[in-house]
Amino acid sequence: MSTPRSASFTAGPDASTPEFVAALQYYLTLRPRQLPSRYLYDDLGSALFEAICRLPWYGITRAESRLLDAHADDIFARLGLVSRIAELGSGSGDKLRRLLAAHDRRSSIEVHLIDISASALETSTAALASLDDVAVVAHRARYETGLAEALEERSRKGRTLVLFLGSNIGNYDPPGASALLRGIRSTLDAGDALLLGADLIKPERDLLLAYDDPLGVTAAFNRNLLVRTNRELDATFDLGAFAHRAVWNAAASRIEMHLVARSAQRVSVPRAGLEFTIAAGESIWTESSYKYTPDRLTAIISAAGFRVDQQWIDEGDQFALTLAAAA
Ligand code: AVI
Repeated sequence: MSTPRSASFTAGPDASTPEFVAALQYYLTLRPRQLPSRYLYDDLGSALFEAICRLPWYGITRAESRLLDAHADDIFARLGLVSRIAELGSGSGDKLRRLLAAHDRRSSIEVHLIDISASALETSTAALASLDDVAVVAHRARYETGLAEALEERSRKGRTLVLFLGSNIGNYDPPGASALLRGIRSTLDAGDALLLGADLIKPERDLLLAYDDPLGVTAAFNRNLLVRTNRELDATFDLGAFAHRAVWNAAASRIEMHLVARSAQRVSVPRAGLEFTIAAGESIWTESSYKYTPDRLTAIISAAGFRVDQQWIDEGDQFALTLAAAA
């Protein structure tokens, strides 16, 4: 059966400036000061993240690609007829393309890409739109909103599969991760499925190299948050005055990224009405990347109302792909 190829964009917020302003007003005045990691992904930040994924020290993307290539057939065999896939944080679209290579297309499939980055959506839509019998719909939205839009039409033949890959779950704190999984479950019907990719705890040395790479790409990715703030909100962050730092917090099972002030400095963010002094050595905490054990993943997925069907582990890079059905 053949359906026309299609690629369409649903309307999403164009400039997120009021939200960005509100976030800065809140997070930059906390102690320790923070900037939420979702703002790392403007156009340049998204491109830098794509570069990170190719670094020899950052194994997440390669490990997940290996697992998808090796087990995509098995994933579809376990699920039966899948008529809709929704990917949260679709990035370049490469992972979905790998998965779709194993879809038999005896029936057409609708693919929903959900991302806050316009450039990531353009890239992923272009990567998938040329596939036969795949209808692509892009949603420029936060995950919850985009998923609700994607799954609006409920009565359909075949299952819905939600993809949450790339260890994006790691950027949520544990209560946030559990709430997000419960939220995903609440949008699904029994028998629909979730495929979750998550990075596992590994030796500290490997984690630090992955988040503080010798080429300085991750440092640029982190500092770009200040570049973006200077550009969009006329802020006065002195880029050279901030050092990138990655720390493994073993007690919390997370890598933290910080921007540490090399010297005391006055910063103003006029469009957010902020003016403050950062002390020498003070840091702005920009990201947490939680790492899991396979058992912990099974526990949080199950607690959200799924039944874990299979878990595949990449032993080389210590990464897990977990397939679970909405119970
Ligand atoms: C998108 N996310 C899963 C990445 C991570 O590993 O936490 C973002 C990243 N931060 C630094 N390097 C990559």
